[in-house]
Amino acid sequence: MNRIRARTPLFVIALTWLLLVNLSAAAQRAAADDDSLPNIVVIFTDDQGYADVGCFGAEGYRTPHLDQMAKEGRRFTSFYSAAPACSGSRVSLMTGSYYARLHFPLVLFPGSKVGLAAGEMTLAELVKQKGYATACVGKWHLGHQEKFLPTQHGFDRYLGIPYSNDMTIDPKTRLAEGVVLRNGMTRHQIRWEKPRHDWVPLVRNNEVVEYPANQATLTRRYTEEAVRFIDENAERPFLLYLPHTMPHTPLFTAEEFTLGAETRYGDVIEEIDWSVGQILDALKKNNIDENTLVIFTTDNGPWLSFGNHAGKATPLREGKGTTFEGGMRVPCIMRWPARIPADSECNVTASTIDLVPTVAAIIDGQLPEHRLDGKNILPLMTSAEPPESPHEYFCYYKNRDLEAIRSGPWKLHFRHLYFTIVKPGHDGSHGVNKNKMIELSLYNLERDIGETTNVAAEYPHVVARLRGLADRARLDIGDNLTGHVGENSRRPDPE
Ligand SMILES: [Ca+2]
Repeated sequence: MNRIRARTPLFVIALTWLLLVNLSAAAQRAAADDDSLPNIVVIFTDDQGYADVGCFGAEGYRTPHLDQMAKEGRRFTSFYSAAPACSGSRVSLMTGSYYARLHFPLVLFPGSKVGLAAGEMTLAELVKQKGYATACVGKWHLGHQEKFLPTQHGFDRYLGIPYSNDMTIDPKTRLAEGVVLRNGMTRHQIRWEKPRHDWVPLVRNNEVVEYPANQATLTRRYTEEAVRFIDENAERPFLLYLPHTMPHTPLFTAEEFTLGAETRYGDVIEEIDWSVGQILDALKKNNIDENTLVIFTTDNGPWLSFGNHAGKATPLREGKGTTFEGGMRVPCIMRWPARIPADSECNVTASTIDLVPTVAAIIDGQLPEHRLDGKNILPLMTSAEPPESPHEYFCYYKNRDLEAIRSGPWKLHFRHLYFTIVKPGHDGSHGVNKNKMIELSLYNLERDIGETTNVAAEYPHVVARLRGLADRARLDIGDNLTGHVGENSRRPDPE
């Protein structure tokens, strides 16, 4: 091979290379002209509970646009976030793998040294195969150093905060030339003073453009950015990933949404619902809503410690940070008039980890060679009568601990610690939490969605079957509770 290459004249190599580049660009252009490729919009809120949408049982505030979206699409009632907190959940959505397989931290901080690995194929890189325009607008949380930001992972553009809105700023973060400094901040203070909590940077592409970000206007500005992106790309297929900063605490809304509902949390959800309406209107105005798949869901359950500043997961048990249903089962609505039957429901297990393989099936894209955990759920989305779940089992990881596993209606918790709220906080303050231990427990989620009655003693054969499935997962992905490394696990990239 080397010998042949050595004898090939340079100009032939150059010509061949040019031809290949042109062919690939032509293929991308042809794909971009293909009307059958749907646009994809993923609206991903932060810490919104299972019961925090009107059509999922919200009380005290209204979500007319989301309810209408459900009437025109499909509601998923057994949809999971793949992690009980932010970063783990986002990396699962973006790569199609459990965060435990990727050794990815459950939550990254401004001091974290790791981020999304270059070797992982993201949802954005997948659709780039077909020439999609791509934008990320909102909270990223997969590494804030430049090499981890969205524009290095398949997104053409990015506007948002790099991690949670209760965090700080990494003093080494690059500030844009014209950065807007608010609240009397100076470059010197950012570099040398102790960072303040709840003061987070707003980033455009790779630079901080505002510090601290004016959080009261974030939902509105994200929405304007998203609508602008839709308007500019209406003539070609696009992916819009819109991970809202809200309703993660501290809660903020634009002035016109203040006190429209009974609580500040309700105000925040009403503004997000307004935003959903703006996105859907932009699609309709451009005559592209028929062939646009819009997915609305959230990254994990409600942070119950915050009491009246948190959502609700009723009738599910516990909330964010736990592997009970309240921590990971989330509201999900999908609308795609061309393919998804209106006013319909899917009740079997599906998850955000399914997005990558499902989108690959929709656009006929090439998946990476390494192992993924997600499945193609297109049949769950489009068939008149949704079939069975493609997941033989679904894993509930807290960090790298396999705390529970679900197969069909059955969920088995292994012995593990969890925290529960003893006294909820008020008006943005933390409540009192307590650690508790759950022993091996089996629940039938179809009969007992609230995980109230342990039936392990009555169904030893079910316990044995789920234990066998968990053993398979441990060998493959890993499990710190049992000391399994995981033969097919992968590491995030260091700084
Ligand atoms: Ca979250």
